[in-house]
Parts: sequence; C-alpha cells; structure tokens
Amino acid sequence: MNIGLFPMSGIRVCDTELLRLGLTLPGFVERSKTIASLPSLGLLTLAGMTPSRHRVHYVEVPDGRLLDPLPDGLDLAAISTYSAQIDEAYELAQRFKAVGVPSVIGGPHVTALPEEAAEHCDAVAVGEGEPLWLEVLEDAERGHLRQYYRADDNEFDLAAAPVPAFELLDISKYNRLTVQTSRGCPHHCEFCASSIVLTHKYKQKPVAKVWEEIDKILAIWDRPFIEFADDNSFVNHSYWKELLTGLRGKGLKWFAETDISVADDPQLLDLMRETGCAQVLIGLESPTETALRGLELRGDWKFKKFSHFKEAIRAIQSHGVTVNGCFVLGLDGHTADVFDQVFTFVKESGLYEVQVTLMTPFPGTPLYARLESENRLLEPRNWKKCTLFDINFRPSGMSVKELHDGFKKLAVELYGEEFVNLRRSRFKRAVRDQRHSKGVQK
Ligand code: B12
Repeated sequence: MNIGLFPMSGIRVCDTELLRLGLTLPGFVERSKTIASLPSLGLLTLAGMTPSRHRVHYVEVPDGRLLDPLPDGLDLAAISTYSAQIDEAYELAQRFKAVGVPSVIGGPHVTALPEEAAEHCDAVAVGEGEPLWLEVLEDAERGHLRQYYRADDNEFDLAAAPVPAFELLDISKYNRLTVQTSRGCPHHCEFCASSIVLTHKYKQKPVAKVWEEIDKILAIWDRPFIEFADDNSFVNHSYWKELLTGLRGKGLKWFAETDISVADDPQLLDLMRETGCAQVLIGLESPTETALRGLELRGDWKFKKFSHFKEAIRAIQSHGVTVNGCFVLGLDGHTADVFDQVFTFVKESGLYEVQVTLMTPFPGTPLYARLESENRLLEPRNWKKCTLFDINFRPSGMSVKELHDGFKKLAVELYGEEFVNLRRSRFKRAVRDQRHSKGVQK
C-alpha cells in the first residue's frame, strides 16, 4: 500500500490579542519558534514498524486546508493530532473520504472521544498505536477497516518499541527531534493530558533501545538537539545515570521535562551537564502553596515539595543546567494576586526561563469531568480552545476577565527584553561564581 502519514503540526492560539503580543515579545517568540518545528514522534514510530512491502510518505500539515491539492495515489491516510487541531484533522479525513481514500486517526484526543472521531474518520485508534498498527494495516490492505481499534487490554511493553523512522524527515526543517524514554508519570495531576491518557502505569524503554534511537539520529544529523518527550523523565535516577553514561562524548544537546526531585542528585546533575543538557522544564504549577493542595489525584507530592522549590532551582542551575519553571494560571486557589506572585517568585528564585499557561480542561482528563460536573465550562466541546493560552472555564478565585487581563500583563512583564536579559545574566553570573568557588579554571 501507499500510506500517507499526516501529523497536524501547527501551534495554535485563538486569543488574537495574545497572539499579537506573542509576536512582539522576545521570550515568547523564541520558545514558539523552537517548539513549532518538532515532528510527530507518534507517526514516525508507527512508520518504524511498518512492513517494508508498504511505501510510507510523511507530510506535515500545519493547517489542513493548506494541503491542496491532496497527495494522490494513496491507499490509506493515517492522521495524528492533539485537541486544538482536531477540527482540521476531521476536515482532512473528510476530504480524503471524498476522493475515496480511507482514513485512520489516532492520538490522545480521539482516545478520549472515539465516538466523536468515528463520525469523521473511517477508523479510530484508541490508545497507544504500536499494539494495533499492524492489524490496521492488514485490514486496510483487505479493504475492511474496522471502526475502532483499541489498545486497552494490551499494555504496550516499551522493550518492543520500534525505532522511529527518522530517515523520513528532511532534517533541515527541524531544530529538535524527540525521543521517548518513558510513558506515564507517577504524579497523576488532575489537569494532565500527556501520555498518562494513553497508559495507566509509568513505564520505561530499555536504555539500549534509547541509545539505538539516538545513534539513528546521529547518523542523519550532525548538530543533534534532542527533546526527551517524556511526561516526567527523571523518575528513576539510576536508569538515567546508565543512559547518560553511554551518551558521553556524543556531542548532543538535549532538553527534558521532569519533576523537581532531580535537584536532590548532584551526581546526576553533573552527568546531565557533561552530556549536553541545555535545560529542564519543570511543572512548578503555582507560586503559592494553597493551589497545589489536591492538584494531584493522590499523594499531594508537589504541595509537600513547595517549600523546597527555590532551593531546588538554585541547586539545578548551579550545575550549569537552566530551569524553565512552568506555572498554570487559574488553578482553583488562585486569586487575582497570582500574577504578581508569579513575577515575584521568578525574580526571587533566579529561574532562567519561565512558561506561563492557562489551566485547560482537555478531554479525557479528571479536570474536564470535574469542571463539567460543576457547570464551569464556558464552551463545552469547543476543542479549538485547548491551546493552553485560551480560557474555556470559569475560574474559582477571580473573573474570566481578571484571568485574561492578568495573564496578558504577566506575559508582558515576564517576556519583555529587560526581564529576559536580567534572568540570563543572573544565571551566567551564578554559574561563574559557582565555578570560582569550586576552584575550576574556565
Ligand atoms: C512534541 C509535542 C508537540 C509537537 C507535536 C508534533 C506533532 N506533529 O506531533 C508540536 C510542537 C507541533 C506540538 C503542538 C501542540 N501541542 Co504539544 N506536545 C508535544 C509533547 C512535548 C510530546 C508529544 C509526543 O511526542 N509524544 C510521544 C508520542 C509517541 O505520543 P503520541 O503523539 O501520543 O502518539 C502515540 C499515540 O497517541 C498513538 N497515535 C498518535 N497518533 C496516531 C495516529 C494513528 C493513525 C495511530 C494508529 C496511532 C496514533 O500512537 C503513538 C504511539 O503510541 C507533549 C507533552 C508530553 N510530554 O507528552 C505536548 C502535548 C501533546 N501538546 C499539547 C498541546 C496543548 C499542544 C498545542 C495545542 C500547543 C499550541 N498552543 O499550539 C499544539 C497542538 C497542535 C495540534 N495538532 O492540535 C498537549 C496536548 C493535549 C491535548 N489533548 O491536546 C500536550 C500533551 C502537552 C500538555 N501540556 O498537555 N506539540
């Protein structure tokens, strides 16, 4: 078969005021440029396990309507998307249907809402793609696609993970490639819509498999920058020590998402720096303790760690690894004071980088179910607003307007040139001082 792989790859914000602002703020622009050019690891992974008798074409779709004319000669269109672009993905599937090409769609959004997706696509992949992809291909080849393919009872063992088909990419179009070492997260935050939606447990890919993926990237790319697309990378420190020891001397630069516990392990931090870790992104979520209580469905881990946040940021950054601290605005427990509280936290903590987003009820999350039952969703099922930058719920501690205006004002303060430069120079100074105090010659 001729198989087209179509990842919906845009960056979306509905709020035009914020969009305009984003175009003029240096910090905002830089981050969106960086993340806007990531390929779809989901589809590349499926391509990596596709039997060689099929031909596979990988075509990014920044906007479904731009794919005009549709590529012809296809026997199957496989579409992958998140919530914000789901309508465009459905429209693309309908256009393929009109020209007689069957479509199969997957990803966390359709995993949460398979019946919605089945109204637009011939087949819906529910959950992780690896356990069901070969069956999809066999059925498509016979011309008998089922409406649903479910991975439910078939928890995928990452020891069997295929190596993603990075060779399908025109590498000059990307500034990072993603590699996954794990799926799931032990913390279960109420709002989380990452791979925790696809898998019930925290599971890791064997170290040797990750090395294999990285070697494949090194074979096609001489300036490799890797983003570890885990929900929470450093849950298992000894795993990472083994992984990173094998990456010494490879000339990588890399980035990962983690919880703050990585700060407790100086040996791991040294290894991270040595192997090219440029930044860790950490979900701090709130500059105040109260909003952290009950944020996780069990454990209250972040609430208990709150008093160590600033000390932990300093510990990580003193190893030369920058921290991008993420805050979710509009959590229950946040009032209109939260914007100043974030600014003060950032100033006092010495954070190098900061990411602010709005609380977002993604489909399939416990947060969505709760807000729906409390009648607090403003436009239920308006998935276009699932951007992390658009408000689609009634906050508990302020009005929608206060959240909107406060967020905008905070973005101006945080991403204005002056504060960005201050954060950078403070980080450089702190690393220099640390080196001097250790007696290391530069
Ligand atoms: C890389 C990334 C991106 C890349 C995506 C590149 C691409 N085209 O796929 C870019 C930068 C483009 C991006 C954009 C956006 N992102 Co983003 N992104 C991520 C990130 C960091 C990693 C995702 C990843 O690679 N996962 C690993 C792969 C293997 O998993 P997967 O894609 O789910 O695929 C598996 C299954 O879902 C399934 N599958 C998927 N597709 C298909 C298709 C078929 C046919 C089949 C059979 C199976 C299948 O099989 C795969 C293997 O098991 C996550 C955060 C995280 N740590 O996970 C956020 C995340 C996915 N992004 C998120 C968001 C909100 C956005 C944006 C809205 C941001 C914005 N304001 O524009 C846009 C969404 C655009 C859209 N299409 O709707 C949310 C999505 C939540 C949701 N339900 O929508 C996440 C979870 C982050 C968060 N804070 O919650 N993102």
